[in-house]
Amino acid sequence: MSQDGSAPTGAETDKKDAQLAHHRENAGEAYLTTDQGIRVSNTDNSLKLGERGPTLLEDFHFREKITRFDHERIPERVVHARGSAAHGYFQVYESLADLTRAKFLQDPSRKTPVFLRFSTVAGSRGSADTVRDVRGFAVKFYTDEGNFDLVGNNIPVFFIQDGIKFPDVIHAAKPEPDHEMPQAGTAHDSFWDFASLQTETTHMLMWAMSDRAIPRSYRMMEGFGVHTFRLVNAHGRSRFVKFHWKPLLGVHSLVWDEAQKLAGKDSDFHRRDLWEAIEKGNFPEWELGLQIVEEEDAEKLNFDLLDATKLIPEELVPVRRVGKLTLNRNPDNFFAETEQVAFCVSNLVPGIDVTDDPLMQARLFSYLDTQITRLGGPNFAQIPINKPVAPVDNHQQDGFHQHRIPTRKANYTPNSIGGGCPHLANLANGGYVHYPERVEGEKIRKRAETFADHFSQARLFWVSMSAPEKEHIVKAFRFELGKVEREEIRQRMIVNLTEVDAQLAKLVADGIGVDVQTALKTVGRRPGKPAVAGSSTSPSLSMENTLKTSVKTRKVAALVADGVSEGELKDVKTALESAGATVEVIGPRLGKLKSAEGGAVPVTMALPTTASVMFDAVFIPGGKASVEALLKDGSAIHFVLEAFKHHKTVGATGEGVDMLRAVPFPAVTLADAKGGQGAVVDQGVVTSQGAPDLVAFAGAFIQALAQHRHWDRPGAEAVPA
Ligand code: HDE
Repeated sequence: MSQDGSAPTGAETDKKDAQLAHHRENAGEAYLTTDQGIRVSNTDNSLKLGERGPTLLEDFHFREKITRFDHERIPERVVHARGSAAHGYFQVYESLADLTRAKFLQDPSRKTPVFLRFSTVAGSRGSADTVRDVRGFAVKFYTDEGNFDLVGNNIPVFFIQDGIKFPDVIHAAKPEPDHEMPQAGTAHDSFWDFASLQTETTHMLMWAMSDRAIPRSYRMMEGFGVHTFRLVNAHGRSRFVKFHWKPLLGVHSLVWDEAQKLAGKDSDFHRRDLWEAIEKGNFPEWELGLQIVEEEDAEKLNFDLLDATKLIPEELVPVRRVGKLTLNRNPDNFFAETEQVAFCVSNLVPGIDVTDDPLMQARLFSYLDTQITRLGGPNFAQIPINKPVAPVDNHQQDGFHQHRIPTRKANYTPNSIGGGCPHLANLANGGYVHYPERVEGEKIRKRAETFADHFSQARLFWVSMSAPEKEHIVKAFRFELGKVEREEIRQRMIVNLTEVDAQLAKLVADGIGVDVQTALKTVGRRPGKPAVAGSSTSPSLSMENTLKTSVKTRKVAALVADGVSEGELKDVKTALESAGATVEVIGPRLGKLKSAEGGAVPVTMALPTTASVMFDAVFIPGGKASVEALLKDGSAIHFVLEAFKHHKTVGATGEGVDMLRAVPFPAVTLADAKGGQGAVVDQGVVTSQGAPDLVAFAGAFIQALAQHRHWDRPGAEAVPA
C-alpha cells in the first residue's frame, strides 16, 4: 500500500490509462452506421430524385454526414494554439513530506500519470514549430487527490508583471489586426511598439531573443513554473517555491537560419521529433527541480518574489532535483487528447498553494473562463483527457454536454434528504484548505515599488551569456527590429537596451540604422533609471554550460550514392547507433544502391525529400564513384555546406574527405590525402583518409556530435548556403 493507504504502490501510472481505455473505440470488423446506429447501405451517392436530379432533404445520412463535418472545428486556444502532447508518469525520488502534504510528492514508489503539452504561443494551430517564440510546458498530474496542473513555459520569467496587461501584450505580439501578418512571429511593429513602451518586458525580451526561443527539440528544453508558488506541509508550514524541469538530454537550440528554413522544409519539426522519439522508445525525461525560499528569507532577496519578470539565480538558491517525469506514450487521437486537454493554474492539490503574484492571480481566473468557450460549456472536466482519476462528486449540474446522470435526490448543501452527501472534507480527510496568509491594505490600482527595477536581471542574463550566445542575441534583435518599419520604435528599443548594456545597444543599433546618441536625444532617457552597473554572472543561465555528454537520439545523415564503401558506412553507422544516435542513409533515390564491394545498400531517405536542417550531423563515407556522383549533385554539396554553416559536426572517411576538399569548404584542417592512422578533428570536422581508422573516426565523431554545435567555427559565416 502507498503511504496514505489508498492505493497499491506503483499502480497509479496505469490509472489514467485504464480510465481512458473505457473511452477508446475501435470496433474492428463492423458495419458503417449513422450516429443513431442505423446501418448505412451507400455512402458514395446522395439520395436524389432521379440519377441526375436534385438531392432530397429526407436523406438523413447525407445531412448528418455533412452537418457533422461542418461542426468539426472548435475555437483554437487564444494563445498556445499550436501544440503537441504525450502521456507519461512522474515519480518523486524521496518523500517531500517535510515540504508539502501533496501525497504524490511523498511516496517514491508511486507513479503519478501525467499528460504534457508543449506549444508555441503566438502562432495559430497550423503554424510552424520552429518560429522564434516562447514554448509552453504544461503538465497535468492525475493524482489521487485530484488534478494538479503546472502550466509553465520554457523561459523562467514573463513579459509583464500584472495579468491585466496580458490582452495588450498578446494583441501586440499576434499578427497585426488589419492584414493578419506576420504569422507566429514577433518581428513586426506592433510587438516592438508595445515592448519598447512597457520596459518591464526587457528581461523576457533578452530570453526571447536568445537561443532559448528556437529549441532543437521539446525534449531538450527546460521548463519553469515561472511564478512563486507555496509548498505547505502537514504542520501548515509554508515555504516559497519555484518549479523547474531539467531535461536529461541537456538544453540545446537550433541556429536561426536553420529554424527559418525548417519552417518550410518541415513545419512539424518539433511535433515529429517528439512523436518519433516516443515511438522508438527513446522516452524523454525531465527532473523536477525546486528552489525553496523560507518565508522569512524572501525579504533578503534584492527583488520581489511576486514579480514574475524576475528569477532566482540558481547560484543563490540551488535547484534541488526531487523527481523524474518520463513521457512514454503518444496520444491515440490528436483532437480528443491534445486539442481538448484543458490546463488550469487553479487546479491545485492540498500542499501546493499560490501567492499574490498579480500575474498569477489573473491566470487563476483566465484558464477556466477561456475553456468554457473553447470547449463548449462548463462540463469539459468530464472529457476523458481532463477527467481526474480521483473521485468527483458535487452539486454542479446541467450545462452543455452533461455526461453524468446524477441520481441524488438532494442537489444542494446542506441537505438532510440525501444524508448530507457529499460530505465536506477537513484537513485530515484531504480537504483543500487555502494557506491562511495574512494580508491587509487599501484597495488600490498601483504597481508595487518593489517591481520597479526592469533592467538588472536583463543585464544579469546578458553578462552571463557566452560570446556566441551574445552574438546570437544581437543578431536576433537586429533581425526583429530590422523588420520594424517605424524608426521611433527602433530608437525606443535601443534606448531601453542602453539600460541593459551599452555594448549590446551599440551592436544592435549598428545593425538597424539607429544612432545611439540620436536615439537617446530623441527619446529622452527614462527618468530615475540610470544604466545598471554590476557584472556578477549566473553561469546556470548560459546554455553553454549544459550537458554535452551524450549523442542519444541525435540524427545523423549519411550521404551516399552508387559505389559507396559499404564497410565504412556500416562500421560508422553501427558505432553511432550503439551510442544511441539514429543514422539515415540518404541516397539520390529510394531503393537500393550498389556498393563498392558489390553489395546492396538500402536507402532510407531520398535526397530530394530531405535537407541538412533536419539532422544534427553529416557523414560522407568513402567510395570513389559515390563521392564523384555526390560532387555532381548541387543539393548534396549544399547539404554538406549548410550543415557546416549551422555549426554541425561534419565527418568523412576515405574518399569522402575528397568531397570536403573539392567543394568550397572553408579553411579547416582535413586528414592527409596520403592517408594515415587515426582521425583529424578541426572545428567539429572529423576526417580519416586513405584506409581510414574507423574506430578512431567513430570515437571522434561521437565526441564531436555530443558537443551539439561547434560555435567556434570562424568559416561558418562565409558559407553562402
Ligand atoms: Fe497562459 N493562457 N496566460 N501563460 N498559458 C493560456 O488558456 C493567461 C502565462 C501557458 O497547452 C490560455 O486554455 C493569462 C504565463 C501555457 O493548453 C489562457 C496570462 C505562462 C498555455 C491563458 C498568462 C503561461 C497557456 C489560452 C497572464 C507560463 C497552454 C488557452 C496573466 C507560466 C496550455 C487556455 C495548453 C494558455 C491566459 C500568462 C503558460 C487564455 C491571462 C506567465 C503553457 O487562459
